Parts: sequence; structure tokens; C-alpha cells
Amino acid sequence: LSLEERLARYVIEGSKDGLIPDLEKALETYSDPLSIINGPLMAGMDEVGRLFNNNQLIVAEVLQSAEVMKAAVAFLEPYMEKKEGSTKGKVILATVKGDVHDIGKNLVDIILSNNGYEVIDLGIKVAPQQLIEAVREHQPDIIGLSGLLVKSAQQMVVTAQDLRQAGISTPILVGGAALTRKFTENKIAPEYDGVVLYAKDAMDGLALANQIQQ
Ligand code: B1M
Repeated sequence: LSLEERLARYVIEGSKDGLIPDLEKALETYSDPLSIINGPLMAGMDEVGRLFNNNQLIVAEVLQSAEVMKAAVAFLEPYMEKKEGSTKGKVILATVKGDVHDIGKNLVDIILSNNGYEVIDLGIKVAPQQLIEAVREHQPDIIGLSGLLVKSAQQMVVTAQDLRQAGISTPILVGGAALTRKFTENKIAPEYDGVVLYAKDAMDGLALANQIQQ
């Protein structure tokens, strides 16, 4: 198997045997750590999603795949480009109520933190009320919401409504596999008084955060 295929395999098989040496090799051949994540590791995760959908994997196996992805991200994180200096703004991050998927959110956390943002991560399954309290306490410049389940897209609409009712209009950045730009523009944004932007991946999230903070 090629290095690329092996990296995808670790995620698909949920095995860490040989992962770190291969990641070390990949650091020499790929242009940057993020392209290792976005390339072979994500390809592996997509295959996991496909197999899971076809009932060829069970939740426990998908959990192991997630562990491999997390271990890979943790290993690669120190090699990612970091911009030191003044803080560009404060971001509150959360995976919405009812959703436990956090790999994408954690990636967004790393990318934003490495690029001058102060990130407050509220974790997973964050109910609107918890978010509202955190916004009042921390006064962020941006609220970042992640969700991967179809029901999470609807939960984002509810969250936007609850934030509006609480008098909050801080710009919201949304992302996650269940969302689209269209859904964001047509269903979430009309329920909110502030800006709502859709990010297709973590780097897009950074670009949009920079746009908001200009
Ligand atoms: Co689940 N899961 N899962 N899962 N899981 C999906 C999402 C699913 C599509 C798989 C499938 O069936 N094909 C499916 C959803 C179906 C649907 O709603 N339409 C699904 C399901 C059904 C479930 C359960 C219901 C299964 C069950 O229990 N029967 C259950 C739900 C539990 C719950 O949330 N209440 C469940 C559980 C799990 C595990 C716990 C086993 C595990 C998660 C572990 C963890 O996160 N700690 C898991 C996993 C790993 C997946 C898949 C395979 C991979 C997700 C992932 O980590 N991708 C996933 C299938 C898939 O997506 N292909 C699937 C890698 C990650 C880097 O990508 O999070 O998309 P992602 O982030 C991207 C972008 O979306 C974006 O940036 C990242 C890339 O740079 N992004 C943002 C994300 N958030 C952002 C926020 C931003 C900006 C960008 O700004 C704020």
C-alpha cells in the first residue's frame, strides 16, 4: 500500500499500529500537516461514514476510527503553522445540543487558536441556554457552532432563535457535514439578528472569522 492508502487504512480499521511512523513520513512529503488531515485521513473517515451507513461497521468501530483521527490530529498539531502576537478576537465554539461529533469542531479550535484567536470551547451537546450564559460571560466576537447530524441543522435554527430572544446578535459561524450554505442562508440566518456565515471546512472558518473581524 502507498503511504496515502496506509494513512486512510488506519482510520478505516481503527488501528494505531504504525500510525505515528507513517505520519512522520507524511510530514516530509506533504506540504503541510493540514493537507494530511484533509487528504488521506479525511478520505478514510469518509469511507468509515460510507461503511457505517451500509451497516458494515458498528458504532464501537466508528468510535475507534475517531480515536485514530484524534491521535493523528494531536500528533500533527505541534507541526502546524502558528501566528504569534496580538489576539484577533474571541470565539466561543460548541457542538450543538444532541450532537456528540467533535473532531471537526476541535480542528476549527486548533486552526483558530493557531491564527491569533482566543477560543473558548464549550464542548459537545451544548444547549442554547448554556451557550447564552457563556456569551454573556465571555462577550465573544464570534459564536462558532458545529453539527453533523441532520437534526443538528434544525437545532442550529432553534439555537439562533433562542440567542435572538436573549438579545444576542454576535456573528455566528456554522459548519459541519449536515449543513449547506443554502440551509444557512435560507433557514438559520432569517431567524437571527446578526450575521450567520457557513464554513465548509476549518480553513474556510478561519477566512470567514478574519472577514468578520476586519
Ligand atoms: Co456519527 N454519524 N453518529 N459518529 N459519524 C455521521 C455524522 C453520519 C453521517 C454517518 C453515516 O451514517 N454515514 C451519520 C449522520 C446521519 C445523519 O444525521 N444524516 C452519523 C450517525 C447516524 C451517528 C449516530 C446517530 C450513530 C448511532 O448511535 N446510531 C451517533 C450520534 C450520536 C450523537 O451525536 N447524538 C454517532 C456517533 C458517532 C461516534 C461517537 C461513533 C463518532 C464521533 C466521535 C467524535 O466526534 N468524538 C462518529 C463519527 C466519527 C462519524 C463519521 C464517520 C465521521 C465524522 C468526523 O469526525 N469527520 C460521520 C460520517 C462522515 O462525516 N463522513 C458520522 C471528520 C471531521 C474532521 O469532519 O466533523 O465534518 P467534520 O468537520 C469538517 C467540516 O464539516 C467543517 O470542518 C471540518 C473539516 O475541516 N466543520 C466546521 C465542522 N464543524 C465546523 C464548525 C465551523 C467551521 C467548520 O465553524 C464553527
